[in-house]
Amino acid sequence: MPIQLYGFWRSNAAFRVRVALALKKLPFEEIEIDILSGRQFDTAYAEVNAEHVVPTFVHDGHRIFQSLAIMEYLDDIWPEPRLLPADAKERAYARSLALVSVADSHPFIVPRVRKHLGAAFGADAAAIESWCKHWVDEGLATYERLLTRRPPAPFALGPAPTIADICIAGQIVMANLFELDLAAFPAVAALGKRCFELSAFADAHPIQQAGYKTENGHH
Ligand SMILES: N[C@@H](CCC(=O)N[C@@H](CS)C(=O)NCC(=O)O)C(=O)O
Repeated sequence: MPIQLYGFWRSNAAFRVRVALALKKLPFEEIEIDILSGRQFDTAYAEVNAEHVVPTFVHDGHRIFQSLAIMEYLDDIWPEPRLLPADAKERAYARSLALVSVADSHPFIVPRVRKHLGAAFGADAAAIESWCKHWVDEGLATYERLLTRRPPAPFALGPAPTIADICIAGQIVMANLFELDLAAFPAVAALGKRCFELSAFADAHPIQQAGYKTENGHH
């Protein structure tokens, strides 16, 4: 049974899974759920994902949600190339780096949060944009401090990309979409350059997805 990924061109969490699948050279079918139009709440998708978010990964008729859980599952089933180091301390550090974006920055800027800022607190588009830029910037600043403390060699954990690099690259994708300057974050920018030189990262970028191209064709 082919691998399926319910995702969306702009979804940062789906970006992470697309990179992981590409690094492992696993072909998959992506099913678009337009989260900007509220399709995550449709009955059919609500049955697939009780959290009403993307991504959802389907393998062997089994569904997995949460990008970090999906990436760890990929590593369990298809161990090469490893996305998590074998050593316990290094694994913990890889997960810690990943969670800076996954748990502590990205959740502030997702559509449901942006919508709630407007609906519950009357925030206008400019205020919501400023909120998002703030939290993306905070994540970048944390990564800059971490990468300065332990410089990439050449990736965050060593010679090959791991979940840490995938999530740091995702943070850069957020910066790209909000047109934030990376000049203040040279270590992050250098790691990002290294990552996006790899097609697994470059091809997974939102601007390379069919949905982005269609959307921008409309403007
Ligand atoms: N922590 C989750 C994030 C899931 C999530 O919030 N996904 C966003 C897109 S990146 C979404 O579907 N949002 C829908 C909404 O906010 O209504 C993961 O890493 O998979």
